Amino acid sequence: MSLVAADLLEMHRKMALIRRFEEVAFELALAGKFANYHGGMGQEAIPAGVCHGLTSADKTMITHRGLGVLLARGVSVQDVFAGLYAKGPSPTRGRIPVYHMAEPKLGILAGTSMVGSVIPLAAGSALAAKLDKRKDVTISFFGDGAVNRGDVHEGINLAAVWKLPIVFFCENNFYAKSTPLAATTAGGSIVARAAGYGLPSKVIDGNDVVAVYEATQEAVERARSGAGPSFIECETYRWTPHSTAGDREFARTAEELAGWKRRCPVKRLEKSLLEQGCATQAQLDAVHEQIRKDVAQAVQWVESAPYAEPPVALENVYR
Ligand SMILES: Cc1ncc(C[n+]2csc(CCOP(=O)(O)OP(=O)(O)O)c2C)c(N)n1
Ligand SMILES: [Mg+2]
Repeated sequence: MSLVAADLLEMHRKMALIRRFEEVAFELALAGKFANYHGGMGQEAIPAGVCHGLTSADKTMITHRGLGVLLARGVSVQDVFAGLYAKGPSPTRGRIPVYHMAEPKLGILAGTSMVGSVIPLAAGSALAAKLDKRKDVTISFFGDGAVNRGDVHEGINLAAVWKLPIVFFCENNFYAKSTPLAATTAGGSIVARAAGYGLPSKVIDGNDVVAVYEATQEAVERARSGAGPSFIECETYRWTPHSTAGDREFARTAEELAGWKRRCPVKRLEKSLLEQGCATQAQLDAVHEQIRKDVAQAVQWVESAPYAEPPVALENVYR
């Protein structure tokens, strides 16, 4: 599907929403309102671009840095905040980190905390689709820090051998906590590894929402047609430290961060919307204004929402 103005504006709205959510969530976490937050600020083009064009039957599995995907797939800001605050009305009923929430209606499968462990599970989701002769495709997100884990190799290899309907989507932000990619990854390239599995692959600019959308759609179509998995390496950068739990920046420099901020994915799309005449500055400002109000309202609501009653902790738990 080629993109028209309405698509670009919708992706812009989602990116603006995710950016505002990221700004507010980061500040609230630093203020001690909830335990810890792995901010995705700077990486908003990825959830917006990947999820635009997915059907609600398609599956996404995220990592610890993927709350934008929940928003892009249609989880409300209220629900995501309620999950972070572990409040009673949250989709997780206050029991597990919101990173692990599932919402089957929206195609959101539960994630995991162990880096790389989500990949074999995502391959399992794609295997289920194939065995059931369904047409949905699974998107498996992972970071550059996951690529040297054994379970990543096992999951990708199996998916390639069985031609499963899955897209392996590596968000390469060049660091795993404070460890730069080059210090841990032999061969000098993540994407080069896809050749070892016989998979089509691409490196894309992860701050260009259109490039993210197009690469994902190509891979999704291939998977849906029964031709098997693809591998996308998406280059990007997180604007905030690894988490709000006191992670210090050992390796990343202020100059490097400033360079990536000049490549802001939201501003970049806005520049192109204005140049193409798809929107006026006043229209874009109005989008941001509405989102500021919506996010502020969601925070107000979650602050006064009740915690779950203790017995809820044992609901749906297999013992
Ligand atoms: C197996 C395992 N080792 C270590 C950790 C601690 N840990 C959590 S996130 C993270 C960094 C992951 O880096 P990357 O995959 O590049 O994702 P990013 O944080 O950059 O988005 C680490 C080491 C973990 N959760 N699981
Ligand atoms: Mg990383």
